[in-house]
Amino acid sequence: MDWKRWSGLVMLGVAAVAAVALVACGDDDDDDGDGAGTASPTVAASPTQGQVAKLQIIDPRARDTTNDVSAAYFTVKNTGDATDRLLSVTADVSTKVEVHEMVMEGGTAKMQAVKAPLEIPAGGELVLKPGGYHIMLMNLASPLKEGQQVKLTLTFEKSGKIEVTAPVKKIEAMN
Ligand SMILES: [Cu+2]
Repeated sequence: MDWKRWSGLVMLGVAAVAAVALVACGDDDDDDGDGAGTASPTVAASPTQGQVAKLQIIDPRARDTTNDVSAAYFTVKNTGDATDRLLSVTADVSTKVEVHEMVMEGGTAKMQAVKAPLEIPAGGELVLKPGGYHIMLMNLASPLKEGQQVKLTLTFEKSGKIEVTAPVKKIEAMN
């Protein structure tokens, strides 16, 4: 007798579970049809702000004198976008130069060396004139006379050294 080996045919009803992944676009909020509110690609890269001082020295002049002390004046105009500062001044006719200011002391105007460097604000100006800020020229080798010229070297924090020639004028022609 044949062993009939019945292979148990196991019908595996495999229920193929088609896992249909439905990708739900729950974050779809794309409704900006006009593009308003998004970054405009036309914005140009802005130049570095607050870095450049562009100085112009206007009307440099020195006062005539009969002794060994005189004063020089000028206006510094800053058309840049950064504040600059006047750090020091030298002159070819003087071995001692100071930046002075006028102050009231007990009802009397007196002058003194400024304590901090004078500032030239961006877009602004610094004015040195009789009765206000001035460059004190001391230890003059000889009195300054009208028609003479004084070479001043101004040193600024950002702009570096700027040389100007200041004609000597009578005090009456200063203002
Ligand atoms: Cu002075």
